[in-house]
Parts: sequence; C-alpha cells; structure tokens
Amino acid sequence: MSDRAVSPVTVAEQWKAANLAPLWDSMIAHKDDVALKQATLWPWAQVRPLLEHAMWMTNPDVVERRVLSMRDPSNVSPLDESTVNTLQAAFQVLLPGESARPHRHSMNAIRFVLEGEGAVTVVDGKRCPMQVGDLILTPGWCWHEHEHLGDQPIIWLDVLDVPLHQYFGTVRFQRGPAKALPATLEDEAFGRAHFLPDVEWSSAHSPLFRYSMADAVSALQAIPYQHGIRRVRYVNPLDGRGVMPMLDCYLVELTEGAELRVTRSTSNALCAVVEGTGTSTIGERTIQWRKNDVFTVPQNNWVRHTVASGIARFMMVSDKDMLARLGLLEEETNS
Ligand code: GTQ
Ligand code: FE2
Repeated sequence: MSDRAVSPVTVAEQWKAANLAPLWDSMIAHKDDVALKQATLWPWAQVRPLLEHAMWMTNPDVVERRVLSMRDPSNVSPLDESTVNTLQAAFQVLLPGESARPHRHSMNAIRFVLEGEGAVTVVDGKRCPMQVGDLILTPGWCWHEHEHLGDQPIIWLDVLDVPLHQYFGTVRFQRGPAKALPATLEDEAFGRAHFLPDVEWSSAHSPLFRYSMADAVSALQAIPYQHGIRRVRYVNPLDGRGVMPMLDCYLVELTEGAELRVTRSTSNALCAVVEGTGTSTIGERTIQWRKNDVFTVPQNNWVRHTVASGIARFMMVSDKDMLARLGLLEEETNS
C-alpha cells in the first residue's frame, strides 16, 4: 500500500494539527448564495418604556454613558454587538442636570435627537446644542462630552462605526479630561452659501459638528421629488463628501409613488423615522414604522418603501461613502 491510503480520520487530524483545512469542504467558498441578513425594527412603543426604566436604574456618573445598544438578533457571538455588519447603534438618555464626562475614541459617531431638548454635546471644545432632529458628529479621536441643561429627559440615537474598527484592529479609547484641544473652525465660517473658508485645513471629517433639522428640512423642501422620493445628504462642506470617512448620512422624504421603486445596494443602512408612517419591504421582511422607530436595511436586500399617507421622513446612516471609495458600491433599481 502507498501513502495515498492514509485514512480520512488520520488526515483530518493531521490537517488540524498543521492548522490547515481543505477549501473543498468550506461552507462558504465558491457557494452561489450569500446569506442575506434580515432587517430588524426597534419600535419606539417598545423601546421608550425600557429607556424610562434605564433612567432610574443607573446614571452616567456610574456607567460612563446610559446607553441601550441595538443588537442584530442574528449575531452569534456575545462579543458581536453590531446592529448591521458595519454599524453599531444605541439609544442614549440624559436626565436634567446630568452630564456624561469627556472621553475620546478612534470610532466615529453621530447623534440624532429623538426626544427632548436643552442638552449640549461639546466636541473638541465646540458646543453643539441638541434639539429634536439635530444631527451631531463626534468624529474619531475628537474629545466629546454631553451635558443636559433642559428640564425633561433627552433621548438620542448613537450610531458608531465600531464593527469596522474591530475588524481593522484600530479600536482606541482615552479618558478625559481633554489634554490639548485641536484647532477648530467655527460653524459660522460655513454659514453663507457659495462661500468656503480658503484656509489650509486637512481633516478626515467635516469641520461642522452640528447639522440642524431646520436646515435639513429647508434643504429638502427646495428640491423636487424623483419617483416619489427626495433626499439630501449631510456633507463635509470642504470636500462635498460624506460627513465622516465611514459614516454617511441622509434625510429622506417619501411621498406617493415611492412604492414603485425597488432598490438594492451593497451598502448597509440604519433608518430613524422622523415623521409620518409607512411600510418598508426589506428582503423577506415587511416592517410597519412610525415616528422614532428605528430599523435596519442590511446590505444586498431588495428594498421598497411605502408611505401610508401624505409624507414621511427618516434619517438614514450608511457605510455607502466608504464602499464607494473602495470600489465596492453597487446599486440597482427595478421599477
Ligand atoms: O456618547 O460617547 O452609544 O462613547 C457608545 C460609545 C455612545 C458616547 C455610545 C460612546 C458613546
Ligand atoms: Fe464616546
């Protein structure tokens, strides 16, 4: 008998001992179907009472941030806290008089206010007032703290690019107080349309940290619907690209006719409903949504949004700009 008669049991053991595995037995290589992740909905009616509970359970002095994370129920590992492949989202609550101390991390984040007003997020020393619908950036490695000067609880959505940093091995965290604040440009420097500061400035993220809902809505109202949808993008005014390298934000308005469009993208998105009610069919799942509901649009699913009546708006955060820069963004429409 030749060496070729090695028993299968023995060879499997030998592969294991040699840290090898046959690709022909792989469960993923050369298979046609890529498993699609399903959409998930966090209904505000279910989430709000649990946030109320969190208000008296703990406080940010003790736990740094009073946050309930949104987990994709299909995550297998308990260490996987992602909401979609590339994004990690959460609800954060601050009570009147509370503050969440300064820190910084390599992860980029956006905050989107769902309820309340009168809080301020301080980003590299710039004070960003938070009112319902405002989008606040806390870009990677910028010092940030939150303080609440209002008289009712404030609740906002956090969306971070944590899963990407975990993958890249670039997770970094540093406690405050802030040591040396970098130079910033005042928001006022970007306050006139058609003019930009002609200064030497180099940064991976937008110099603006606050995008008000009032500005976003007036920008939206100035543009026509196309196929029942109109959309504005929150951009870095200095390069016209997404606000941060791995987080790209949009305000989307739907009206009648939107349901005729079915789209599919290699990008992942998370949507927070600002106004109105509607239904979205995302792959095999159909979701009914209303104000302050949050839902995911995992990559590669066919998507169709329908508005119940009148108009509906949602803010969408996605990894689209990153995929575009990597040459990996593919989008299709069937209508
Ligand atoms: O508010 O600084 O949801 O650092 C997760 C990590 C919020 C924050 C989160 C954070 C923050
Ligand atoms: Fe943070």
